[in-house]
Amino acid sequence: MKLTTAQFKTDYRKLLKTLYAEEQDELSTSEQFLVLGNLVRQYLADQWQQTTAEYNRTQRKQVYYFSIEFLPGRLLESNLLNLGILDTVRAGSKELGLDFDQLVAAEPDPGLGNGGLGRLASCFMDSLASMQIAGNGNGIRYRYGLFKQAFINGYQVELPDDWLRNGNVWEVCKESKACTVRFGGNVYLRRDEASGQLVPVYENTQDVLAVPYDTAMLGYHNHVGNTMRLWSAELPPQADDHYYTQADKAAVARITEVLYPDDSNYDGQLLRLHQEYFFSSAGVQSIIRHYRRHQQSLVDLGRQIAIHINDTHPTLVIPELMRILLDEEHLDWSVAWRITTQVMSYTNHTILQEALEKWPQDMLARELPRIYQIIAEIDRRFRVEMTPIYGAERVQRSAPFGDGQVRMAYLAVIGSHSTNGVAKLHTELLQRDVLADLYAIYPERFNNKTNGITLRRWVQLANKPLSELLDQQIGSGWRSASSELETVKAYQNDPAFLAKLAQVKLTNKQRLADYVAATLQIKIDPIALFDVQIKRLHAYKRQLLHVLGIIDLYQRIKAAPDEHYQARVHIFGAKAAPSYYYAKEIIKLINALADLVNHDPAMRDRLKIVFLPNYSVSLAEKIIPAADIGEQISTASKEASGTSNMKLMANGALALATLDGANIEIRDAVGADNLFLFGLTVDEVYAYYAQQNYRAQTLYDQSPRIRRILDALVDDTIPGIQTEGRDIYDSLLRFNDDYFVVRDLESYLAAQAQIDQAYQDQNQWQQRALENIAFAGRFSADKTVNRYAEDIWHVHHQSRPETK
Ligand code: CJB
Repeated sequence: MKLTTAQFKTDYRKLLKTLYAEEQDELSTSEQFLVLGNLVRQYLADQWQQTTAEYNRTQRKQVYYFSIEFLPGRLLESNLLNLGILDTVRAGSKELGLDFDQLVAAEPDPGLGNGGLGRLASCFMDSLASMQIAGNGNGIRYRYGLFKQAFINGYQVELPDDWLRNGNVWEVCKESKACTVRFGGNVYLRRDEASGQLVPVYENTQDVLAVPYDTAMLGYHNHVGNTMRLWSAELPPQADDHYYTQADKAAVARITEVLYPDDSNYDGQLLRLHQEYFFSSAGVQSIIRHYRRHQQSLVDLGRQIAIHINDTHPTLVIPELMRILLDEEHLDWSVAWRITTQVMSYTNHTILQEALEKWPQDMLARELPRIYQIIAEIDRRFRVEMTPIYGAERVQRSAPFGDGQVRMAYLAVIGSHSTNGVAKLHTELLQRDVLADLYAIYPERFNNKTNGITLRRWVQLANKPLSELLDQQIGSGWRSASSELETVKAYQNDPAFLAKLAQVKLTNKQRLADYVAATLQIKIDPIALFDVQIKRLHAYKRQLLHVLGIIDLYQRIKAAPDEHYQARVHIFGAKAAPSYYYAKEIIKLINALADLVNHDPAMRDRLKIVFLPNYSVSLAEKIIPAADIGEQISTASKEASGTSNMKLMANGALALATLDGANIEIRDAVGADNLFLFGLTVDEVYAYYAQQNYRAQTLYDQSPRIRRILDALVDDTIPGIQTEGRDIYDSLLRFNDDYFVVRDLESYLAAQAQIDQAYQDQNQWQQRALENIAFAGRFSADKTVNRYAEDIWHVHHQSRPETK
């Protein structure tokens, strides 16, 4: 959009008066943010309204991305960037005497997700709009987001995230578009006298009103305003003869009260089932209602809409759509089923057994009786159709029902036309292992869609110094066509450019160092190598391996204090699920080690550990541009894809990585010389499983170095971790190290030694960083969503230069 600073200043002053009727300097920073946010809402309104109107007029196929998590990050700057008025507003704010960066920081960061899954959904929202795809988000408006993490005495404590406390400038409540979602009660089918059709009769249900809150998702410089719709649970309007109590209100509000803080872990709690059905049902109802208003025949539904199931949490959209088509639209089962499978597609995000959702059949039957009947019929028909072809055993292994449970991933594959994994290796493992039986039955449904990230947030906004340098060197075309980043390779042997790249990194490191000093009172030297691991705390992600590496360095410096060591700062960001005891012990270990190392004069600034609390999108935006090394060190096969690997790469960090998830594709893009690989391969891990011959204790017995490192957990080297140290030590030796930490330790240490060596030659290091930046465009979410659009959703999009 077009905007002058003069116009902006006039608009700002006018709105400030309307909203607050006060002088500017009376406002707090967060009030100033609200004025600016509301102004940006006004600026984006045209674009948003016109996009919706255009979708209705042209009846373009719509994609609905159902996700129980979204992690959009702050929206002020990204909306301004996408509108094309970031520089104008920044300059105008300055002229108004506002501190623009402070206003940006005053926006609460919506923590409506746990980690990679939710952040991916938000990258996709950004890319859908930027690729001019008619894409809608559908999720839950949690009253409280993921807990805020604090450390007390090194232990994680969880505080509520009251993100809506000051309201949310970006959302619009659409009360008139509310839907009713039914829980519990009894249901039976009765033949309707007049029509002769079977209709369900519900008794004693608990009805919940789902109220939508819409947020605009803007495209980059293209006048597109898509919608993310989040549902909030309320009581239905009160009938004349019935009054609600406070307890009624509280019971309903509980459904959307708080995000489950579990990542990659299935918990099976009733409230979670309610959340899943709540947003699945409300979303599908609103889609069909909207469709019916604009179109005649439901038979075309599959050509007009696509519903995407982001992990299994929204899988109940399948029986819910069947319910509507059967019970409300009175279609035959076979017609309804054809439409449903045509509409639905599913992404799997993990092969971890503990994360695969399975609901007890009796729970589903009790809580969602009609939905249960429909799933039972899906199960019955699947068995009838497939048993003669594939045999009873395979069918039993892969049907929706099994062991008294409903296996949601199986239901998702059976009820949709496409199932994808999120990196090549992950998709292969789905086919070979986790979903092998269903792959045998429906091979044509399986495909890979490697994850991607939006470079608009992760480079343009998060790393302005790099963005400006790239503009100077290769022009600004990369901002809309990320493939153009590859042209920067032409400067690989230009020492002046490499020096500038190094300077950019140093600037970002200084910025992070200032932040660390201000928030944690830890002094770190930007000249040191910044080695970063930022992700959920999970045993399979192996933060422990990283810690053991630091213990080794600490011991080496202690043993030979006069040697030369590459100065290092190890930076962590990680939340642990509140009930994940082991993960919380690792947090305590990291903090205790940090305390020891950071206060030991013998370290002489050669080793520092910084564990930044409350890792979030906003914190990631500060850390990633400052990283020299990004650790991606999961046990091979366990990390489905990873996405921080892509963000770090785009910011010129080199990966220290196992051959897992998308790391493999990153290696293929940048070449093995431009990252540091170590550790077991998937085949080696699987061979250990097959032969059952892994013994961590033997490795400990054989290697004095491993022994010295592990012993530090239990010999009081690190004060304050009596219990934690012992538990972690036991997990490795007594319980034989589920994630091959001990097995990969020496190879990890060797890779770290290579890194120290390589860092000495700064010219060559910058060449490698440049290679990573150059190929980051391959992992742009714009490309990823275009592949979804073409192969899975079959929707038209505006082709851009970078789509191939
Ligand atoms: N993932 O964040 C989650 N939560 C889950 O419950 C399951 C998987 C992550 O999804 C990301 C996006 O696909 C992946 O990059 C990551 O490897 C996976 O752990």
